[in-house]
Amino acid sequence: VTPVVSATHPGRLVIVSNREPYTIQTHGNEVRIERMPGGLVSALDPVLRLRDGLWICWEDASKKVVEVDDVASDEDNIDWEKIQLPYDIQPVPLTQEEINHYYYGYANTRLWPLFHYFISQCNFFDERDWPSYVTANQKFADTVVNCTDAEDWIWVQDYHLLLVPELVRKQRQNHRISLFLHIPFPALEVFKILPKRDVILRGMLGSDLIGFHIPDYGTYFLDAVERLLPSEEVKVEREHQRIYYQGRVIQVGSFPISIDTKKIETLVSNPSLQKRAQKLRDNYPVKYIGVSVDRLDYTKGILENLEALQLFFEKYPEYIQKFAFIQIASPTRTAVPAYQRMREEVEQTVGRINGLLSRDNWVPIHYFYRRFSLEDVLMYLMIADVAMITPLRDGMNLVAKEYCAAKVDLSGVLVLSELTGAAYELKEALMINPFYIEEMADSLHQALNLSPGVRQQKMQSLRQTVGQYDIHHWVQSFMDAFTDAINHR
Ligand code: ADQ
Repeated sequence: VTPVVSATHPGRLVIVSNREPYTIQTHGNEVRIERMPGGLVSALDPVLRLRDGLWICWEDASKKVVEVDDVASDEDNIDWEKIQLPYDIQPVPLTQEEINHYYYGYANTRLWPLFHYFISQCNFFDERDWPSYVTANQKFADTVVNCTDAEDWIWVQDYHLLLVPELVRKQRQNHRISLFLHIPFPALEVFKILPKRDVILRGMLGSDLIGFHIPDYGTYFLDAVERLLPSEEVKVEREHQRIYYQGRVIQVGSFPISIDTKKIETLVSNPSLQKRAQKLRDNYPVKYIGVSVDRLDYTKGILENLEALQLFFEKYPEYIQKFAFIQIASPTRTAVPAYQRMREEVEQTVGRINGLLSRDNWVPIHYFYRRFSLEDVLMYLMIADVAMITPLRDGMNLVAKEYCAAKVDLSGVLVLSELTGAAYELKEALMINPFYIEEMADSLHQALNLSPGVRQQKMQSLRQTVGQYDIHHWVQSFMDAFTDAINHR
């Protein structure tokens, strides 16, 4: 792997994200270091391990996220020498009130639903959310200012911290600042709905480089800047995707995030994991298996997929007792009411469908509501003849890529929502519109009936894409563009 910042451009890589990459939990004398779930950490953790870096993240008062040195003094009975975090972590202390209104409030009940086109899920009524978002972003910005210098490469992550670039820039005019948005940037007519939309845009424009997963999101961002900020203040140059603002040039680009493909290939090629996967497969006495792995989020299209499965069995009853579907759902944002409702609805729907269709020792849908280890997720992907990745909207979707990486024997078929960023790259998947239940049911049928030759050809070409454009490629191309943006400013 080539270094992500060349020797001629020294300086640390500084990741700034809401989420901590690790939690440290103490149970008596036992200390557990756990990598946090979610796409962002899965993507960036391997990168920081490979180079000298710093990760600035929230300190959730309810969890233990600490720098080892700080804790050593007050927890004497623990052998902290043995604890090794793979890189430096600098927590930003937030109050519970801030977490409630900045994280659960503005970020997750306004920005998240709106940017995923779930306008009806947006809660625009709690007046405390916006001030908390500003305060939390200011705290992150102050930490960045205190912990970095002009040689560092500051890389702000995601919708929780959209004001940080400008708030750092105000204090440090010459800092190198970039931003990557992990979720879609919505079309103008939807973005327009956001109160404080101009403040959000200006916050983002504090960056030297702003990255999105796919070119469409970048285009929508340029539309928003051009149409919603005063024309005397900004100039958008479409050809090179540049914005001229406050005497600076801001580069916009697309960088489809990916996975650590080699790592996954190594894991799934391990004979002991293959043996375990075979044992797992033997637990399901059916000819075909389908799978989906998602955070239990209303954007992921879990309910729609369940409805499509019911229709599939009604339309193609020959698959009763021959096909079983495994839905792995990981708990997420459980304090937000929409997520609690979603869980209830998913569980009721699974219960209803299983109640209707189950026969003897056959159950159509196997549902797990918990986090699995990466190896366990991979085992389910390995044994699945088809993966149904059906988000109603998704910035990228890493599970689609993980499925391809896990299919070293070229055996599986990927059914993929065209409303994901992944659809932009994984063109050999069977594309579905997740709002069209019948099409999903038919695509599942088609997936199970593809000839072995076509199936293998598709999977080979998908695997080539995820092999070539892996997480290291993502970081390298982002950092190259970041370096260019700094050289040209
Ligand atoms: P997420 O919305 O979290 O990420 P995704 O890209 O699918 O979505 O990543 C989820 C990750 O968590 C995958 O690596 C998956 O294997 C893992 N995971 C999911 N459920 C799990 C479970 N039950 N047990 C264990 N692991 C589980 C956000 C955006 C995406 C974008 C990523 C990265 O919403 O669109 O792809 O960031 O930018």
